Amino acid sequence: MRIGLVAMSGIRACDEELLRLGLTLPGFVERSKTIASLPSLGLLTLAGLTPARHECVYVEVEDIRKLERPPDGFDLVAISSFSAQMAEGYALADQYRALGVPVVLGGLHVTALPDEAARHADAVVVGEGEPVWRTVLDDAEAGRLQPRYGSDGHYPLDQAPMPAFELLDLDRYNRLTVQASRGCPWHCEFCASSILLSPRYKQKPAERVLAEIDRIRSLWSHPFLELADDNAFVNKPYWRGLLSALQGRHVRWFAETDLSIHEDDELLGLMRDSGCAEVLIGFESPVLDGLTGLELRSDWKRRRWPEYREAVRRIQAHGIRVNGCFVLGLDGHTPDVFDAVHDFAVATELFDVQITIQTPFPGTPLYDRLRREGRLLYDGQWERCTLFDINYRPQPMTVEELRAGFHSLGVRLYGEELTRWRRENFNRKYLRHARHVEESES
Ligand code: B12
Ligand code: SF4
Repeated sequence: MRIGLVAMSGIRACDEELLRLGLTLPGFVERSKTIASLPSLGLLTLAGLTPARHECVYVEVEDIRKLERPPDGFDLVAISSFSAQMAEGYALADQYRALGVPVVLGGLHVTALPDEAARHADAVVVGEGEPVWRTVLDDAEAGRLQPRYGSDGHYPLDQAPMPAFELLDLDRYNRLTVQASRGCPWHCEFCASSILLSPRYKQKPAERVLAEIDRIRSLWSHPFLELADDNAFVNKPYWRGLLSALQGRHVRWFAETDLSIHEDDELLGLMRDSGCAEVLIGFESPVLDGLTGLELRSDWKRRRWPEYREAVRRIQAHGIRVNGCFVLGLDGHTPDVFDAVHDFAVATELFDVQITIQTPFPGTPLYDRLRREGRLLYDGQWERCTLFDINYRPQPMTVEELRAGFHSLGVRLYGEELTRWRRENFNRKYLRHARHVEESES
């Protein structure tokens, strides 16, 4: 079979004022450019599992948009899914099916809402794709696709295939993703990441991760990697081994983590020496309001709140930039939270800062709770699940206060002056530690 793997990519927001105001600011544009062109690791992983008798063709949806008709010649089309772009995914699926090409849909959104997705597909895959992908292919080849395939989140990552990075036109990407773990121990109420696929935290053996990195290095002379882990470094001894082995491989990389790394000087040193350019840390709230009950199992972030500022200082002192993330509109947030984020960014001299609006993604405990409480606005308008649009009634703020505060904070944070000040401070204080990063990014 000739299989079309269609990746939904790109950065989106619906709020027009925000697009006009905020998303054109230097700090935001830079970050958007950096991440906008990531390929779908999910589809590359499935391609890596596909028996050699089939041919896989990897297509970005933005390329299809430029065409009058979607590319043809496929015996099967597989489309990945995030909520924000689901409508476009469904429309494409409908088009292919009208042409008689069977379509299989999978990914995070389909996992959350398989019945909705089933209206646009010959088959939907719920959960991780690896355990069922070969069965899907065999069934498609034999003309007996089942409407639904499911996995239970227990796929062992020591069986993980090598993602088919060679399918990519590497010139168009500035980063590639590698995944060393799925899940996260903290279970935040709003989390819509791989926790939806793998409720239990699991780790890929380090030698497999290194093999993926080496594969990328063999294809790409100046690799920049983004770890697609929800929360890397949970297992610190694992990372000490992996990072030691990574030294000398000349890669630069970025990861999402919780702040616990700040306590571990040895780990921070290994991170820096193995090419870590930046870590993204979900602080979520600069004030205690909003942190209580944020996680379903513990108040880990609330307990760690007194360490927030020191954590940024210690990590950046190792020459590793911190991108501090804040979720605005958490229950308990008042309009004071906007100044508090600004003050935190200034006081800690965060290299990067990311603000998003709390978003009830389908499939999350937050979505279920806000629905029960009658607080969802625009339910079902998944294109608004962008992290920048307001889809619910916050408490105690009003929707208008949240929107206006978010806009003006964006203007203040991402304006040229503060962005330059934050960057220059980092470079002046810590550049000698981060020399390898600066050189490699020039
Ligand atoms: C890399 C990334 C991106 C890349 C996406 C590249 C791509 N085309 O995949 C870029 C930068 C483009 C991106 C953009 C956006 N992203 Co993003 N991104 C991530 C990130 C960091 C990693 C995702 C990843 O690679 N996972 C690893 C792979 C292996 O997992 P997977 O894709 O889920 O695939 C597995 C299964 O789902 C399944 N599967 C997936 N697709 C298919 C298809 C078929 C046919 C089958 C059978 C199975 C299958 O099999 C795979 C293997 O098990 C996550 C956060 C995180 N740490 O997880 C956020 C995340 C996925 N992004 C998110 C969001 C909100 C966005 C944006 C809306 C942001 C914005 N405002 O623009 C856009 C939306 C883009 C879109 N098209 O809709 C949310 C999505 C929530 C949701 N449920 O929809 C996440 C979880 C982050 C968060 N804060 O909550 N993102
Ligand atoms: S810490 Fe981050 S990855 Fe972990 S559950 Fe919370 S939001 Fe998800």
